[in-house]
Amino acid sequence: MLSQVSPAFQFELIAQDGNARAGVFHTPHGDILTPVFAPVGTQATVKAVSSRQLTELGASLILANTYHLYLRPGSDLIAEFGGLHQFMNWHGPILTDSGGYQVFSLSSIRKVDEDGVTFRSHIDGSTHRLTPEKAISIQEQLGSDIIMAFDECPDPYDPKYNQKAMERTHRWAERCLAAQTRRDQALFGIVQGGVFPDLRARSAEFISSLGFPGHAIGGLSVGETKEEMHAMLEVVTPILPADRPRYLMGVGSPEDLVNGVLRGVDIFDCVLPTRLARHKAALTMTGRINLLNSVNTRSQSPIEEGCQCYTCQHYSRAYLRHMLVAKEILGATLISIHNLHVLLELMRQARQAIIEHRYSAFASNFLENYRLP
Ligand code: PRF
Ligand code: ZN
Repeated sequence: MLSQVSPAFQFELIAQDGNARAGVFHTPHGDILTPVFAPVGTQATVKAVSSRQLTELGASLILANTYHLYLRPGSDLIAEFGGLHQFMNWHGPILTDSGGYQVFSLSSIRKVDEDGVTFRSHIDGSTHRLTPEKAISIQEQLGSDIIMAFDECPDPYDPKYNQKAMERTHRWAERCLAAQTRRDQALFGIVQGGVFPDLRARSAEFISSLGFPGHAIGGLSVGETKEEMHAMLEVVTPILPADRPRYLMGVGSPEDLVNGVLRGVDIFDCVLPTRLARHKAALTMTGRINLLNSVNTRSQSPIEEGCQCYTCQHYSRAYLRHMLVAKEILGATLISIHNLHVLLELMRQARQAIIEHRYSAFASNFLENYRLP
């Protein structure tokens, strides 16, 4: 039986077009209009972008990481400030990841057992332990609006290990629910299962049965093909309850977002727009461009004609290229603003298309015109 979802976290479905959904997810720090892209602020900062700039971009939800903030500056320190919202001066909704994924991708030497994971910090080599209970308690100290269950994200192609890790992730999900003490945070369960349809279906069924107010799909965009990712989404989303938000973790590129929405996903996050910006690449509605390219040396055009972002309204490609060549840090800020605008605007347009019941045409048109990198 599904537990009652707190009224603070109601998810209203506004429109549905095929499997694509437009909704409003209410949180204690404001409404999230879905589908939505969440900029990533791993260390309590969306790199090179201030919270005022995020607000001007129309960002509603941002993501931060338990793993990083627990190691530095420490969740107890953040709690002294009244939580992450106060500490980082972002007063909109915040989602924190549980740390499981980051332990596996960032720390050296880790040992997983039934109870949790022991690992060494990527910062100073010190030894730490995360368990489902600890991951919840840290996220309660951080005070984010959406907190994530503690999971394990294995190599997607190892069938034996995926079954073992998935079953453990299920036991950890139950422990996370039991460990939760705050009622002003929505705890999302995470579906795993690699590229195996039978495991994915079992995981979606089990996680759905626990009564979480929202569900995440983990273990994708970790080396599998796009076809495999789409196939797993097609197995999982029909099983997840329609009245709760669905979050595809760590995804992705513009084409991944359009394809995810088409298969019933509501929430995405990815470092791509801000990471590409720091590596001198801009996203546009039709593909990626390298701003260092010499064709931009004297270009008076904006990154993208018609783009309504602050950067395109005020700066030329030539100026941005100059920032990059001269290694001026404003370049990272201005390009991040544009790249974030592209994904936020893409989701706003997708939402409008769903409401107007033309999402399938919107998606095919976008995908036809988008040059893949
Ligand atoms: N689990 C968690 N966080 C994640 C992932 C996961 O599987 C992924 C995979 N794309 C990104 N972030 N907890
Ligand atoms: Zn722009």
